[in-house]
Amino acid sequence: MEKILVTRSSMPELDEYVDEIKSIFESHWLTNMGEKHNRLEEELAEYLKVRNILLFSNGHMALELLIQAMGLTGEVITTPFTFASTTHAIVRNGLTPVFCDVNPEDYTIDVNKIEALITEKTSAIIPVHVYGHLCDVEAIEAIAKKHNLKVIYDAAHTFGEEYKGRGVATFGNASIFSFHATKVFNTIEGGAVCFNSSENGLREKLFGIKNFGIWDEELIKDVGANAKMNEFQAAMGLCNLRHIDRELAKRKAVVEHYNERLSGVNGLKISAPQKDVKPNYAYYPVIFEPEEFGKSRDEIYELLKVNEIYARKYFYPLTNTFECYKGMFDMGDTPVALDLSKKVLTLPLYADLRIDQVDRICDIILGR
Ligand code: T4K
Repeated sequence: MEKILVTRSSMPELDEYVDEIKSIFESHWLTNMGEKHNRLEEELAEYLKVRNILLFSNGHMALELLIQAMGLTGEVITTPFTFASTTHAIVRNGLTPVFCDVNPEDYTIDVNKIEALITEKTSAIIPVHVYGHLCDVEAIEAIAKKHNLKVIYDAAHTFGEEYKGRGVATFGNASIFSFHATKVFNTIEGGAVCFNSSENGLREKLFGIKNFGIWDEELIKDVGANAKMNEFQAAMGLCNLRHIDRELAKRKAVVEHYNERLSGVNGLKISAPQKDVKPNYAYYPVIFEPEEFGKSRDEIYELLKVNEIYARKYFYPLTNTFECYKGMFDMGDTPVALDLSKKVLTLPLYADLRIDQVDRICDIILGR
């Protein structure tokens, strides 16, 4: 039986990568903001339609160090329906996550529930564009303005998306992307902080913090970390970026075939296209309502697994139920997120997934 995993990294042809890394073998310049790193920053700024971009070793460090650089304090409003990284980045900065529920339509932060959670200690909102579903950026901006809060978007899933023709990373004070192997665009491991706003000295501060806080050989201004993207990562990014439009078109075809097979099925909910959003087809989440569909998410997960198909329960468990946070802070009341986490399954999705493979997956789910 052919094994199908939830995703499969996009890669260039070997020759293309070898060509790209030849100059690294000539220069012996391997890391610390080299030529490939700088070229990738320039190319990505253009592709993502954003003014400022800084590359990082991974998406998590981008978020963790962005929070540090922005000097957030006290409480941060966020959602628990996300990957461990979002909440960990807040907690590892010594801040308190305040969990807001998500909305049942697109699973992003419920903007109607944010204001009730704001206290005098709140310094920021960190919403997640989960699965590539865009948050209600306009409502969030209005709330942030009214209460003088910063907004950082976890845009790990949202590479290349646009809203009303604007790059997604232009919203809020700043956004982070993940360029992990499992993402629409990868640099093996990697990530970025992007922003349009003219945050006072943010670029310089981040540039220092990702390199031990070193501003020059004799001036160490911040308690920094090491989160630099190396030249081999950047070379992979330069190659993958050349093929991104073709990759997206292939993902689109896969998503459209899933939609044809799974829409209108009683007890199955698939994601609806969002108005004014240029999507990136990052994930294919399906909600299984056991009563109406006749089978639970967990039953389908197991059924696929015995057929060598490895779908994933992203994002179960919720971060506010994690063992490591027990007794640390108020876990909040997030019933919509809790319900979703028990019913959602993300189906295999990647550019090279064949249509006959999609059919096999759907046949198993639909009991055909
Ligand atoms: N914020 C959000 C909302 C995120 O989802 C993430 C990461 C982050 C922040 C942090 O960004 P990074 O620091 O990771 O850049 C995976 C990814 O490791 C993680 O990047 C991603 N989110 C998360 C949703 O998924 P796992 O633990 O599920 O990965 P793993 O190893 O089980 O891989 C899943 C599948 O991907 C495998 O079954 C096959 C495929 N795969 C995996 C690897 C490692 C490949 O095809 N190639 C590979 O090299 O977390």
